[in-house]
Parts: sequence; structure tokens; C-alpha cells
Amino acid sequence: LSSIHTYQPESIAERLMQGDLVALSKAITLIESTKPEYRKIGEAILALCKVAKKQAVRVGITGVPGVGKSTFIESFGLQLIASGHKVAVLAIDPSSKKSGGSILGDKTRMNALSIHPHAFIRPSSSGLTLGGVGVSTREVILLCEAAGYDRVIIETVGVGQSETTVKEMSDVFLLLMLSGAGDDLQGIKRGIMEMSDILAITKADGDNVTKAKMAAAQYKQALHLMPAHEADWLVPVLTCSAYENAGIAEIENTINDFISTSKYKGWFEENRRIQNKLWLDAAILNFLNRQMNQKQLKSEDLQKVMNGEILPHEFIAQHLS
Ligand SMILES: Nc1nc2c(ncn2[C@@H]2O[C@H](COP(=O)(O)OP(=O)(O)O)[C@@H](O)[C@H]2O)c(=O)[nH]1
Ligand SMILES: [Mg+2]
Repeated sequence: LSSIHTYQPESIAERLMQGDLVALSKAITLIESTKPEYRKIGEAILALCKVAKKQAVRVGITGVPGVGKSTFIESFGLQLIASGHKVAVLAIDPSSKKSGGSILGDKTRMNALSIHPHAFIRPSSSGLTLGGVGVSTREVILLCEAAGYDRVIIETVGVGQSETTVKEMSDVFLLLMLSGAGDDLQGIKRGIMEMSDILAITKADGDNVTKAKMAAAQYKQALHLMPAHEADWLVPVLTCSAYENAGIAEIENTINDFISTSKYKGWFEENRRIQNKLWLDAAILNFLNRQMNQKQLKSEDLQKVMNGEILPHEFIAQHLS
């Protein structure tokens, strides 16, 4: 980031809403900044972008590492573009603190998509210092929408709490799974299946096609035991191959069907309302975290909390009142 005086929220917002990629990237960097003075400019830009009144379909995608998420998103993203959409891909990766960002490796799997003029790919690097995952991701989604991206894909590695975080920002949640990994649900927690709107078995190509079909049938069975979906939607289990570009258009159609059903049943709006409340909860938590981070987290009192000498509520009373 250059000197703070070079950032004019009005001019950045205006260019962003015209689809200017430089302005969009700049706005994202500002809103993800850990420096309050920069983040404030980012927030001012976001507020100005409300007039764009654009909304995307937000597609959350999860699955264990190696299931083929990045390769799938390359193929799926190009499919969406072929249907006339503009696609933004955001990646939430709690491990990127250690690995230095696996999205860099992922970008090589998204060759055609990453250079396509109708696509925008961005890892989420924010929030790591606060120990949170994707602290500014919702804000980034809105910025992408204002810039004219009408399909926002939010990818998460299937690790830790990140899929819950992504589910809470998505209109539709897609779980990618492997075939032939036994009936232990591949370490995929039952809860993740429960919160998915669509399941897809990946790598259904070559020798794997039959296995993938069998796995799909098994998962369909397993889904019968899950609680009913909020939108009275029967969660479908599809198969696809990103290599052969097979089943990708079906997934796009199924997502569109789900969105129509979800809107018709009133779940789409209700879900967004619930998500906005969760957004406020997260924003309050982040706000308080930042206050703490700046002022007290290095204080001796923190050590005392860690040593069990001061209780958390005593710490708060001393530092946040
Ligand atoms: N046979 C086959 N392999 C695939 C397919 N998609 C991805 N792979 C391979 O699976 C591995 C993991 O893919 P990647 O997209 O990086 O998975 P991610 O970790 O979930 O993002 C890579 O070696 C890919 O080449 C597919 O459609 N068919
Ligand atoms: Mg990946």
C-alpha cells in the first residue's frame, strides 16, 4: 500500500463499479488491512458501493484436500463464463499461514480461468493475525458483486471450522467427494454432509466412472437419514470429471434449480437475513479483537490470564470498559 493520501474512496469506488480490476484489488487490500486507517478507507469504499445494488449467487465449495476442488473450479468457472456470467473465486485457507498460501499452487490448476477477463481469483489472506478465518471475506464478496461479478465462488479446504464459515456466507453449498474411499465418509464429518445443498463425486472418469456412480448411490442412501432441508430440497448426489469436463454443466443447472427452489420457498431470503446477523456477530467480535490487539494483547495481564491468575471477565472489565 502506498501513502494513505493517495486513496480517494470516491474515485476507487467509481472505478470499481465500472469493473476496474486494479480498483477492485486495491479496495480488497484496503479492507483486509490490519492497519485501521487503511481498513477505514476500504470500509468507506464498500459503503459507496452499496449504490451498485448488485447481487451475486454465492457458491460455497468444500471437500478434503486432493478431492479436486481447484481443478473443478477451473472447469466450473469456465462453464459459468460460457453461460454469460462473470466469476469471482475467493479462497479461504486456514493453513495458508503456515504454507504461505496454497492458492499459489492452486492458481496453476486454474490456468485458463485465472487469465480469463471475466474471472477474478483472490486468496483470502485476512484475519490470520486475529486467529480468525476469513475475517473480511463477506466484505470482499460485496466488493466483487459491486464490480459486476454475478457468481462468487468461495472455496475452502475441508479443514477445521472453515467450512462452517463458508457455509455461513453461501447461498448454495457444494460438497465434493471422492469415490472408493470406503464407507467411513472419508473423514468428512457428518455435519458437513448435513449442511450441504448438493453433493458431487469428483474424478468420475476412466476406470473410476462405475465406482463414482456406486458411491453416488451410497451417499444418496446416507442422505435419507439426514434431517429435512430448510427449502424442502432433496439433496442431489451428482458425479463429475473436471478432466473430461463431464457433469459440470449439470452441476451448474442443479445450482440454478436450487436457487430457484430456495427463493420460491423463502429460504434464500431467510438464509441471507440469518447470515447478515452472523455477519454482525462476527464484525462485533472482530472489532473487539482489534481493540484488544492494539492495546492490551501484549500486556502482562494477558500472561496472567494464561497463567490462570486473572479470569477472562476480569481482564475484559479492566481493558474494555
Ligand atoms: N482423474 C481425475 N483427476 C483429477 C480431477 N480433478 C482433479 N484431479 C487430480 O486430483 C489432484 C488434486 O486436485 P486439486 O484440484 O488440487 O484438489 P484440491 O486439493 O481439492 O484443490 C490433482 O492431482 C488433480 O490433477 C478429475 O476430474 N479427474
Ligand atoms: Mg486446492
